[in-house]
Amino acid sequence: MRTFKVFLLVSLLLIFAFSFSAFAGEKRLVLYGSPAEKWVALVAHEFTKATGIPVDWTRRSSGETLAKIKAEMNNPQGDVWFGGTLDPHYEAALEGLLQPYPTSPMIPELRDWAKNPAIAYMVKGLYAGPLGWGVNVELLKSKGLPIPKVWEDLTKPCYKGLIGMANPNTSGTAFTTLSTILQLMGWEKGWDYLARLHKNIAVYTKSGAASGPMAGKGEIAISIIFLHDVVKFAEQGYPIVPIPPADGTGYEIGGLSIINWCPHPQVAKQFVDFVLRPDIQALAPKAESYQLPSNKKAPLPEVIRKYGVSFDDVKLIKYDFKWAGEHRKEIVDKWTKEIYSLPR
Ligand code: S7P
Repeated sequence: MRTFKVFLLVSLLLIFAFSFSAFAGEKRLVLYGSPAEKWVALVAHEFTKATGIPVDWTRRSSGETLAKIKAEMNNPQGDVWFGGTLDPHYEAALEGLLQPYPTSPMIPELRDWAKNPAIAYMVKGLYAGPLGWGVNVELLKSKGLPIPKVWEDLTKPCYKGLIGMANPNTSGTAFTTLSTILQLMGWEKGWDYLARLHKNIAVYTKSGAASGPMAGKGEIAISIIFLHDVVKFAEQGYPIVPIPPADGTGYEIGGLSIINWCPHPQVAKQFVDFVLRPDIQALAPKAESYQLPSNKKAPLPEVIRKYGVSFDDVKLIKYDFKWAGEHRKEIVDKWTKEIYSLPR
């Protein structure tokens, strides 16, 4: 009888310990971040400070994160995908990899471009920013070269070996570049342009913003990146200037999504609502992230106006995110097969 009682007690203790650990397991968040590491770290820290819930975070480029979520489809490991360009979030939504969250109380506070009802509010917009160039004007001057004005200029032979951009297989910035060109010039002329641009590219980096500092150091003269990233590097002291293409450019919306069948769905919703708050979005400049925040009450960082690259200053194309999301894979595959393989 005594043995039975001990057995019962041990079993109850084990059940209690197991339930406690399962509960404790629910109270954490696995965060996949795609913007600059500093910002991902900051929001993770703020969330833990406010809620006591620990966050395991990692940073990968947008295309890499999409590949990871696809690879984990049958056993999801991540809860929230924070930031990174919208197109791959869109592709993930179309493939059923994301969880709808139409009841978020933050939706009414968002700017219209951040709501995305067409994909059942699966992807919220977190921020937005235009694409452009970071130009080392002094280096160009020293070579007797003019500052490029329109996209076509980048294909001139005088810029050969002086331009850097990222690889669209990993980078959302680079995919935004391909998609911008195809939407601006049309399918045929766009592909012809991308082949000619390729001849002038000195380096394809893995991450979108990586060619900015390279231009700053004079390894190249022109980096094709988001203009808010150029502002960041200029503020850090790199001698680069943000130049918006005069014939029009695309832009990104930074996505925010909950991964379908994620391990901590309640905490994931809590985190999404947290980072959409205006006071949390207003912290981004502390992490040198100068995008336009999606909450209507969060201001545009002053520094963006100082450099003259706000949405009011830049000529934008009517970037079609639905088209870009639907054709992302086809475009990246075609670029890899037909352009990347060409000699430079
Ligand atoms: O650095 C900020 C930022 O440009 O990075 C995000 C995006 O993931 C670009 O990185 P990849 O090109 O490496 O994917 C942007 O959403 C964000 O503005």
